Amino acid sequence: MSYVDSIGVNEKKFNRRDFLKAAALTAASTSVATSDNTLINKLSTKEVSKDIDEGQWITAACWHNCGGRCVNKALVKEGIVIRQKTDDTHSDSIDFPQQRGCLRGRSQRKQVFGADRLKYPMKRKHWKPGGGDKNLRGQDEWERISWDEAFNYISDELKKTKKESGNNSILISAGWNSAITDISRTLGLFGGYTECWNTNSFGSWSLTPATVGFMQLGVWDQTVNDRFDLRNCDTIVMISMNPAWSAMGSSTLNYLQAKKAGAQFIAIDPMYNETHNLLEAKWLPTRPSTDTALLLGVAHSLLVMDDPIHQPLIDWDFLSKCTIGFDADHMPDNMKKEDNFKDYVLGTYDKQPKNAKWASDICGVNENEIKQLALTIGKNNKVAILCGMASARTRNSDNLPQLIMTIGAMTGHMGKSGHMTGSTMHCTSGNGGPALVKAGSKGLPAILNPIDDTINANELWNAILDGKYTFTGQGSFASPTQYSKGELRNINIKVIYHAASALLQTNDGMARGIEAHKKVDLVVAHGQFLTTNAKYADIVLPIITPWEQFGGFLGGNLIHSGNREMIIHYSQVTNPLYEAKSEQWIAKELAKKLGISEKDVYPFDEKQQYFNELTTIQVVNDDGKTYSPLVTITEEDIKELGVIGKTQKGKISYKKFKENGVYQVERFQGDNFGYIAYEKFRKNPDAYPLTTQTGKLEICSPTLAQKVNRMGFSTIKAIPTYINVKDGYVDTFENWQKKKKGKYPFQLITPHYLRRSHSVFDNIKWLQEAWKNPIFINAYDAKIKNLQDGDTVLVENEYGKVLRNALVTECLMPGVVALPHGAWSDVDPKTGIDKGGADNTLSGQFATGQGVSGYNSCIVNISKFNDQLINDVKKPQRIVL
Ligand SMILES: Nc1nc2c(c(=O)[nH]1)N[C@H]1C(S)=C(S)[C@@H](COP(=O)(O)OP(=O)(O)OC[C@H]3O[C@@H](n4cnc5c(=O)[nH]c(N)nc54)[C@H](O)[C@@H]3O)O[C@H]1N2
Ligand SMILES: Nc1nc2c(c(=O)[nH]1)N[C@H]1C(S)=C(S)[C@@H](COP(=O)(O)OP(=O)(O)OC[C@H]3O[C@@H](n4cnc5c(=O)[nH]c(N)nc54)[C@H](O)[C@@H]3O)O[C@H]1N2
Ligand code: SF4
Ligand SMILES: [Mo]
Repeated sequence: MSYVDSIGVNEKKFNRRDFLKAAALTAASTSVATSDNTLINKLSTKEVSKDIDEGQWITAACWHNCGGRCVNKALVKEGIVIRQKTDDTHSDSIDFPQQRGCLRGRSQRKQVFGADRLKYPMKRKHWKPGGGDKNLRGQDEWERISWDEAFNYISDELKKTKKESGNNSILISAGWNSAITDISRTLGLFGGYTECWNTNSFGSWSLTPATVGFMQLGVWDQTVNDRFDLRNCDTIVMISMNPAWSAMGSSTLNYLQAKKAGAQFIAIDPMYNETHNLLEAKWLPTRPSTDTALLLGVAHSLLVMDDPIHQPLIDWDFLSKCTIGFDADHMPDNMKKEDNFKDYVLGTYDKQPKNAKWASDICGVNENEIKQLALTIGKNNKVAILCGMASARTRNSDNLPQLIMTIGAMTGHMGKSGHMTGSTMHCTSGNGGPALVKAGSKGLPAILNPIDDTINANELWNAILDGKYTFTGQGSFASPTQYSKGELRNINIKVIYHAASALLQTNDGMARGIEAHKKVDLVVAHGQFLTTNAKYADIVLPIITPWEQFGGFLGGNLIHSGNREMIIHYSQVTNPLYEAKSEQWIAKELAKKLGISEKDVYPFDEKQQYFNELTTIQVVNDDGKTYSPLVTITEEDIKELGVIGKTQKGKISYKKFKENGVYQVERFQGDNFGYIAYEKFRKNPDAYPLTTQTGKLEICSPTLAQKVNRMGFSTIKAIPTYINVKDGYVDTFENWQKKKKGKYPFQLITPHYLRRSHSVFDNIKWLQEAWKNPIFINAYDAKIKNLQDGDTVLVENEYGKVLRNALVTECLMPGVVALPHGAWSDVDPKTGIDKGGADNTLSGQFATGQGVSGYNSCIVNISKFNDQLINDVKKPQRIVL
């Protein structure tokens, strides 16, 4: 350790015991600051160290969108956190593992009590009603204001905007969908707001799978079999997967058990990552955004090498019973026979067979390896074809999930033990099946947004700058009203209200985003730190973290949850710090200023919402089919909580649940909680049809093509075909035929990174020190570009420029560079270069297909930069006021 953030002590001199004291002091210096700023001086180091083994262990929330849900506990003494630990609620075993935290969760006290927490409402010095000096956004000084002043400024500007330009000039910015924030309730009652929507994690898994029968929306955790069945596979193909970095908790353990049971792993990925290394996977280095070409090559190889007697590779019976569109004899009624998949792959009509050689030219995987892959995944082998969604967070990838499904269907790896095909990522990685513990509900009535304007994230910043966008329906990607016929609309955004997420940072086209922020009249941001959203705002409102809330739950549901087997109950660790407030409080106070009754926004308080959620958590019964309430509630509990409710009988008492901080279903081999995806469908497709139009897996889906094409961003066919990807491999060439490289000869990917959960935790010095944030470059490319390990590298393209230090490696294929996702942007106003290395400084703002964010379709150049870059850990924290 060489850095202690908030007390400025050099830890190098410290031993472990001293270090604990320092951590205690760090917490002390901030957690007590509101009530008594001098307390830090009164606490002698000796006094604190004497007491480090005393205090109360409290289950502390780790609420980030990281794909894990782990038990983190904080040892609290007199309101000060002096230690953290992880799950010790039961003894650890492979089949019933503890829910252990990662390095980020364990350093969370550095986040909650960081000296860089936002302490008071703030206003940008040169902001005035109407915008003031707008260009100073991102560089201006900050002034402390009272909550009342903040609400007056915001409500006046909202009223003026509503009157002069209409409610659709107010944008609520949120990562997934604007309608789910607390402020959306207030502004819904105020007459509405413009929404934005984003495909984020899902990429083209947003619309495609649900339409073709591969994965129903809301049940993305049910496309592959459960973790015990992984151990029955002989071969596990991993397409764009890195659970060791991006699916914490026990996901990687699941794959490791499959390896121990004898499975071999094959990695289809531009990077030989930590997961592949651990599982000793065979690597097929694949260029980003070219998976469609590779898999078409596999389909071709399967077709030409299949021999039902001597070399059976294709499961013709499954194809015929369970799919539609594979060949001319199985086409949907409204399609021409020659438009079938098989003839496209063989090149019957277009005279271009999609053979291994053709595929190899595009994807980079050796021709023979493609053929070998086809042999390995043949129908008689026990195979899992698993994929994460990174390969679909690419442009023009709308039919990639359909193609993965097609390969799975051709080889029959669906609906049987030891066979599976599907996506498995984030909290569901390596463990498919319905939740065994289902989250409860706060029971709040929904407040509808009377305005239907909804902007796709890929057009959002341009829409603000250019005044027009493509309307394709209201709501998020999961909403049934999205994906309608594209309609060009005018829009005049005057207010950006950042009410959740880190959109300026995590959406593509950050440079355009910053410009857009400089155009509008008012930017409001809720925040715990001076994040990128807050940095470019005019009014910043400090919010509490879940450590400062009464309590709540994590996991047990679908998105942002833990694995299917558990739910966490977290409790309050500290009183709200400084003047930070809850978002519900902000929503209510703003409502009052806007003349809306707070009771209309929230008919009951946060404690009652907590109770409603607690009592509606459901847990599976021993039969593996039915569910019952999880928690027993007594009259005494109700009285103590001061809520309205009924007693109920569950599997665990309220007190015990709160004390343990977690409920986990105990599992063992052969229990009733196993899961085989598509089992019933495979056995009897007529009795258990899918929810597609034909009831089958649609290898040809006119519905998908129609839905995507009518949006108007770019077009696809009803069957999976190869489409040239904007900002993909082919675009790295000036002349593809002559193979002459262009101005941006490298492809860039942006893997999710251990130092952070997206942008969260990027400000933590411990993590900055443990995990540098380099640009990964292949050794061959480094040599060509005269780059050494550690050199400062300028990474640039038509959208922006970033600086990072080189990490030269053989674990990335040549021609590809990797910039870890989520670093906080740090643009030098003089040069416009981002010294923070934010990934989205380099991504473009444009929509393709179903409105997919194309984070992994990006082309750049790299070159040596002469100035040295200050190491992230040596940069000062962003401490304001
Ligand atoms: N280039 C590139 N971009 C990507 C990706 C990629 O792979 N490459 N991945 C994409 C994916 S998969 C995703 S899911 C998105 C994630 O995009 P975001 O959801 O925007 O990412 P986070 O950094 O998790 O943002 C959470 C923000 O909320 C703040 N916060 C924490 N608690 C609270 C709270 O209680 N209230 C409020 N209002 N704020 C709070 C945090 O400080 C943080 O700023 O990023 C996407 N962006
Ligand atoms: N530590 C940490 N964990 C996280 C997150 C985080 O920010 N930090 N974010 C969470 C969230 S919200 C999500 S959605 C998940 C995402 O988790 P993942 O989908 O696993 O995300 P990535 O790390 O972007 O990509 C995984 C692998 O895909 C490869 N890849 C990239 N592009 C392509 C391509 O075009 N084709 C192929 N075949 N491979 C490709 C990368 O090299 C990488 O090895 O992670 C979750 N977990
Ligand atoms: S994996 Fe996520 S939930 Fe678990 S400790 Fe790490 S940051 Fe927290
Ligand atoms: Mo995500």
